[in-house]
Amino acid sequence: MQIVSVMVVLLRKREQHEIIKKNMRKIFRIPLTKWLLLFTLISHPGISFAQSAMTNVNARNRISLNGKWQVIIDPTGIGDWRQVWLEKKPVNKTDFVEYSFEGGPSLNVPGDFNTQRCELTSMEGTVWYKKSINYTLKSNKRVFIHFGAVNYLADVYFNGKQIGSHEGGFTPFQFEITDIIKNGENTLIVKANNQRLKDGLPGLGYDWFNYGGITRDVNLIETENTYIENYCIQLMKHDNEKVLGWINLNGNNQSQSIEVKIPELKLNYKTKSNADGLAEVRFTSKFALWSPENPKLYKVIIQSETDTVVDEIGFRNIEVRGNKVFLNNKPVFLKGVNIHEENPLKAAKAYSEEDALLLLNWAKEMDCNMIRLAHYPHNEYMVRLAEKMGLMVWSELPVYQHIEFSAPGVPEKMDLMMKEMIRRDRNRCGIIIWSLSNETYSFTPNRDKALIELTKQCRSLDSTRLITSVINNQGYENNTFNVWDTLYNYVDLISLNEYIGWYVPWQGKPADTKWKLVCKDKPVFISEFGGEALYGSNYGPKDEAAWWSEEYQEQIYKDQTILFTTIPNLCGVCPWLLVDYRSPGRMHPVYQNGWNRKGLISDKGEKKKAWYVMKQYYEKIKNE
Ligand code: GCB
Repeated sequence: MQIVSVMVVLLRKREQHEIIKKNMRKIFRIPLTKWLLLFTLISHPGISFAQSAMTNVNARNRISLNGKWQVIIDPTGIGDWRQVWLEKKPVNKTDFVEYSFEGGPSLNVPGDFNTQRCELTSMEGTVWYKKSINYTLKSNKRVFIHFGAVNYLADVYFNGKQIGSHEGGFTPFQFEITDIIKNGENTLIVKANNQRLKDGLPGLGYDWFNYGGITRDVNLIETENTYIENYCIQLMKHDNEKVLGWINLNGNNQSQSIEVKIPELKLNYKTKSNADGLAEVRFTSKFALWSPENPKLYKVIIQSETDTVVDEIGFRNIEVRGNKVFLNNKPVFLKGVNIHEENPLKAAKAYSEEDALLLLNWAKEMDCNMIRLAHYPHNEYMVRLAEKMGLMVWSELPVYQHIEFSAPGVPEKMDLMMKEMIRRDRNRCGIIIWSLSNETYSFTPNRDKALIELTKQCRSLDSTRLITSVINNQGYENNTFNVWDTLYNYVDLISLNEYIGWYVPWQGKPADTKWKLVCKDKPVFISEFGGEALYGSNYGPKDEAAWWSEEYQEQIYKDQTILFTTIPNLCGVCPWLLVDYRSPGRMHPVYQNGWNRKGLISDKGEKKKAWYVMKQYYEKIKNE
């Protein structure tokens, strides 16, 4: 009975909310998100959105908060109403409190919640996480809580008070807790909610598993009063010797002397930060340039008067000249493969260096020199290890298929997520491409406006990397591809997904395929192609070709490699994808069973026949 009345109250609240929403819109025509922000701030003074995270978190003075966290599973979302973050505890036997972390289950952090308890397998909703932190206060230190990622919405409470929230499942964020952390026992509570949202990024529908929870590392970080928050130390575009960058201090002692040291090069560059804590970095050196053949990284020490951060940084130049991609002044063919952030052997979200190693070793074995991290920014281990192993990286925003570009707040979310993605990884020379979207549709209202603006913003934040958006709405008639989407005018690479031989039947011989390109002078990258096969599903020489068989997939790959010879300005290809992955929308009970079987490798790690076609194709392509 009580639950019903609570629900009624909540529904009423929702209705009132809807009415307020409508009227606000009518009267003021101000984006709804701004009103909601205002409303939240007025009604909860002290609550804020998360801060963008500091760069290179693993090099900081940190205490890991990974491990077991106590949880309350809250499928109806009633925990908000009960205010579980207050952690009321009955004092007398007659006190009535209808929740408790104590005595309940616990989950591992990092890790998705879906694969840790069977009742959470299909959960799309709220799980409350609690961690006790025993802390000894130190004078003159600032303290932060840093989250690698929480999918999708995170509301964070510290010692009973909400300290902020963050939207987006794949980028880091932090909160400063210097003024609220106490000596002794402290409590951190996170409400993690992975409900898909119409105006979310991604939106309601996507072809991968919606792993929820605190999926990446959590750290408590101590810094000096004024600390090195962020920096950019990369080569200038078109130059193999000049570094042009900046260092940003945060704190009350902004004007400082700063040094950048690269001991191996005997380099000691001195600069000064201005009153806003910003220092320009500009120096020249003879670097051994980073490349897949020689993935050279240098130890770089960034030192202010109050703080020191050490990083490993590589230097390389990536650019488009005419219709080719050049790495360090040499044309390069991108031998790619698509990867989801999932460990197939555990059938769970990937989050560790070991998970990254498993996936990247396979990519190397196939002779790839590049990986496309689909369809969202992957964890930092993946990016750093790829760089060390000599793999160029494509990093992507989850602006996927049916995004509501016209919904209030969506362009702003795209912008913020892009900034968070760039901020974390801008010193990773391995990253050569920012991909801002995948398979959006030109007929979606506001798509062009939103993506053109995002592309401009991205270029203004980082002019050194290539920018792309993937599109799959090209025409294919009479064995002719018509690549017409004018969004390609704004990006550096024409990236296109095509599934000829799988979703779309061949209309002629692969070798006779013709191409019409909207921008004739840009490099073309095949960002997806392929088909599904269940490992071990085979047909003999006399049988008809059968869907889902390894042979059918193999034939698609053979035909595709012929098709590639017809593509003007082809600068690389990227099969969909390295390994089978979980996707609940893949419902064939025999061949799929909740898995997308387009992997070249099965979920058990077995190589399918098409793998060898791709490996052979890549082995023959020699970059100098
Ligand atoms: C696509 C999408 C990718 C899908 C793939 C498929 O075009 O970009 O996310 O999973 O097709 O398997 O159909």
